[in-house]
Amino acid sequence: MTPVTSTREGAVAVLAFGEPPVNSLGFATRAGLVQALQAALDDPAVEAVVVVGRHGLFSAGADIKEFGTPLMVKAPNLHDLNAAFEASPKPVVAAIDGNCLGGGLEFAMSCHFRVVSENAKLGLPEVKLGLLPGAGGTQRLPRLIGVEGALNVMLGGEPLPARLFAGSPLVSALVAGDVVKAAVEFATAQALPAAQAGRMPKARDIRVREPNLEGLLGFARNAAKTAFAAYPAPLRILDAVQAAATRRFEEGLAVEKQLFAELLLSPVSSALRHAFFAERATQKIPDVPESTPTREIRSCAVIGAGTMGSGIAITFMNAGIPVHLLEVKQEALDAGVARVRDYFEGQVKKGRLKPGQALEKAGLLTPTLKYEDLAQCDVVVEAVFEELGVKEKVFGTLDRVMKPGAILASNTSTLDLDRIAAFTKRPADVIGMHFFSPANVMRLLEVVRGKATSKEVLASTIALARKLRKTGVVSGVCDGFIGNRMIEQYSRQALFMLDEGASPEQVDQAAEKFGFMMGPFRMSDLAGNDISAHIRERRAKEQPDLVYSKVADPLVAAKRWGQKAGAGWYDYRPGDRTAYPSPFVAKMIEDYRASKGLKPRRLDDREIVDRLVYALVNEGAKILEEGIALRASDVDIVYLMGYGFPVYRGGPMHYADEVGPYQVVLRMRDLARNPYGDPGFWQPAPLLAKLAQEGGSFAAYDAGLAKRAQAA
Ligand code: 3H9
Repeated sequence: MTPVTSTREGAVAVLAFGEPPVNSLGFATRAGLVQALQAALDDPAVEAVVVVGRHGLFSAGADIKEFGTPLMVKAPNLHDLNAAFEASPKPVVAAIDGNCLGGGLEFAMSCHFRVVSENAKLGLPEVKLGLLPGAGGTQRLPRLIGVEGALNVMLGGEPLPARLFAGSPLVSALVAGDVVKAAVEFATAQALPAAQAGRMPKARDIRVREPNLEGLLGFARNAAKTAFAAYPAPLRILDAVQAAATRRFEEGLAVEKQLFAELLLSPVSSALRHAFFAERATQKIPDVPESTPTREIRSCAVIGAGTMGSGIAITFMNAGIPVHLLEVKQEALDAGVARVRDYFEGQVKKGRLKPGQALEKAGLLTPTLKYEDLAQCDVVVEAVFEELGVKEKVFGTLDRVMKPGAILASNTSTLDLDRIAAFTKRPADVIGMHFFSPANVMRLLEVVRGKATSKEVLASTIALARKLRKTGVVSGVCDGFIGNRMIEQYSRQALFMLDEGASPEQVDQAAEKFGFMMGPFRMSDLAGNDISAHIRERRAKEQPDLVYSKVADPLVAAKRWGQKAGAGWYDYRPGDRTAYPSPFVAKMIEDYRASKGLKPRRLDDREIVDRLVYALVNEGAKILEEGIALRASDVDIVYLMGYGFPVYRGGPMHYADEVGPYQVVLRMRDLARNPYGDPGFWQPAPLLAKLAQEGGSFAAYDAGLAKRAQAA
């Protein structure tokens, strides 16, 4: 399909542009639009032009895939496109439906009029990619809707309903129904007479009037410095808007261009753009084509009404899916039901749900003590105790009672899914759905593909994840899957660092300064120190040679399980989640060092962060090589969405690319010289070593995988 087609409605040329899925303004589209405009201008029978996006939307903006490539600036670039349409001597009306975002809105603002559907959404989401609107948006929007409105649009980045802008020159007409028809009528009845009378409205000609400019910008600057300290784009947006309000249009445009170029090269933008594509890549499974049939999920069962089970039940209920919640004892079932009820009551109190809506959602829950009641459910998610014997009983029973075609999912976070599947006579229907706590909040879902899991079940579970508003990342079977397998290495390093001289608060502060939502010890207190103790216990049995610090043993002996116990690596006060440094833990660590004859040394923040993050990177590389993760960017998404890795650093593998695998390996050699801990720990994974040696990157590795998958 050609990127632009031109048809005629009387004296109006209708230029329809764009390619699926989002009509991004890549080079071919830009060139096609300029060419089609020129043809319309050359045609004496054409008096006005309507420009419309195909596929029910205007445009999602610049083609982000072109960024950093020569195509991005190749003429006609977005500035050339906008300038051509703005300078058109025949009036141009943008007919806007669906999304009109970023460069798409900037293009529309360069047209003389905008006829906008009531269903349209307008926005400048560049800030979410670490950028500012770089094709005139920072200059035209304040002229069309005022400084305050423009700041809200650009700093928020959300697509907003068009009706919010009705009455401003941004929306020449808000219409219901066929937007092209309305735009053609508008062109004939209003645009053409206005043009003939010498009135060709151009955003650039409007003067920005904002009496409280300094106050507004000052307030926004202070807010941006605290709320988005690690993100440079919001402050640069404010600089560009200041230029819009105080300088001539062309000068403001030059300021915007310069700032955009700076941001485009920033590591933060690179990380955010990586995260954007990485999230979407998770949906692509090389050997499971999009055409794979999926099973419809209209009902669900959850086994186990503990914190996790209740959270999973809430997740399904929030998606409008009826849930049977099963427990073996009435008391436990009642507690689970109370948890679900408290959640929906809380939503009402917070004003997120109306009482009627909460009631409707709560009505989706059926508590039960009988497996037979689950028989007709389309999917069942088991969230019982992490013990293979317990799982065997549950899956044996499910195999007996569930209807044929039901998906049998386990929420196990570490156990061997293939063994769980073998407890049934239908292993093709068994899959892992590893939710992260709190299950109804965290966006990550590890979708664990067993050896026997059918493609249909996998595709159905990925589609179900979307319905549950989760990002499903496929993981192969291994101990801990992607996320927990990596976190174990990170935690091992965190404990070694206590032995060597650091305090939990020092390690946490260094990690949090790097950008982690929580350092390893605060995280462990939140997740429960009994869980990590259980893993260490298992390791001691299964891998007795694996070196682990025993510094946490007295913590376990004292049952300092973390927040839930009011004491862990930190002290907690009733009703207060603040982590207070604990004199008990300080003494415990001191005694431990003394008992081992360890002389504490000073560790600096850089060593702490390198040891934590490179532990993740090295294990991530192993996971990738073993085919447990489908791509490095999947590993990043697991860490961004499930483990609080700073989004503006793009995930551990992207971070390793930013540092450079060569430098990472060099630093690992340096760390390996530390005589304490596990000398083998810093042996680079073969893939990482190969990338370092060949000057490669995880991104290039992913691109190679994608190419091979496409060729296959
Ligand atoms: C910009 O405009 C800069 C200018 O100011 C200045 C320049 C000088 N480009 O999200 P979905 C792909 S910056 C290329 O799953 P949805 C996406 O990767 C841009 N590709 O669909 C995916 O590909 P695949 C400012 C893009 O319905 C497919 O489209 N604009 C772009 O859930 C479907 O995407 C933005 O930041 C793009 N611009 O959501 C808007 N957008 O199928 C970014 C999407 O291969 N886009 N793709 O995986 C969005 O927010 C959402 O895609 C949108 C649709 C809301 C539009």
